Amino acid sequence: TFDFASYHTLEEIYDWMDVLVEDHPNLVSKIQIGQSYENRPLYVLKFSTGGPNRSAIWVDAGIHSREWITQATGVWMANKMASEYGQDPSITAVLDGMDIYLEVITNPDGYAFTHSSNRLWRKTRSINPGSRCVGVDPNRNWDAGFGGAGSSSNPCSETYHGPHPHSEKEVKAIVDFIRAHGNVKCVISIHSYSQMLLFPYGYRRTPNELAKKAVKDLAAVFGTKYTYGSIANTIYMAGGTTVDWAYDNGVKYSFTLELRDSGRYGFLLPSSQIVPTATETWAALLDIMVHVLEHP
Ligand code: 0X9
Ligand code: ZN
Repeated sequence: TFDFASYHTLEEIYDWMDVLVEDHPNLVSKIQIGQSYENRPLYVLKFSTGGPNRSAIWVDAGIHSREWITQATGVWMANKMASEYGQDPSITAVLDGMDIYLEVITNPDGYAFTHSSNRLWRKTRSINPGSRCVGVDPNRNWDAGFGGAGSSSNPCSETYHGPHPHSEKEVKAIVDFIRAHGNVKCVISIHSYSQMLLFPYGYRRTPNELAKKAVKDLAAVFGTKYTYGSIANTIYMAGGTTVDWAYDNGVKYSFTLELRDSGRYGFLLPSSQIVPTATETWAALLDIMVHVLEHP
């Protein structure tokens, strides 16, 4: 059986998805929303108890491939939702009213490359014409403040924004999916590291109360301290990010999570921390989901 306390390859995670769907056919299905630059399938797990085009929550992990705790947390949370539906009252209420879409490996080419060649690869693997440097930062590639502060026009930079907005197939697939769906109320984009819950700067009513509750409930699990606030005030300016695009495109609740740790291990978080990280993150995520359900 699948070991949730270890890091896994792309193939192992993709195989596990089929097992999850097989074990929970009335709740979980697997959708392919596109293909990566290197032609790997882009898979999204859909959690739904029925109803046509219900309002939805979108969660993505691993858009930065080296942030291995995020894909591992995504796997754990998928299993949690599947096994706790009908048991835990909060997730049951959420799934009785809304659909959840979870993209566990949002940058599969990068993820494969972190296993084969360079554990610290962040970007996509698209070839940049005229440059010997590979890849675009998929969290600078969205059509919201594209090319602005905190992004680079140099293909060799770790924050290269790409030739034009949505140039990356991995980003465009999500844009097309969310637009076509038309009823996504919440986007949660999971990164690591630095233990933060962030929302876009432009929020008209800041979700401070919700963020405060989410980090408090997260800390109640193992004492892990998170900060929260608007992105520009809490971390740094960054043009072209997922959550700014989502907010600009009518998604009322749009958050970035930066998971463990605060720098001791950084991207190389020991696998012994996967289950604790996922468990505490789940507390925050559930707060957000319940809030979205109750205040659509
Ligand atoms: O720089 C990023 O993309 C994120 N940090 S990371 O270490 N995971 O790369 C922070 C992004 C903050 N979120 C937004 N500006 N939307
Ligand atoms: Zn990241």
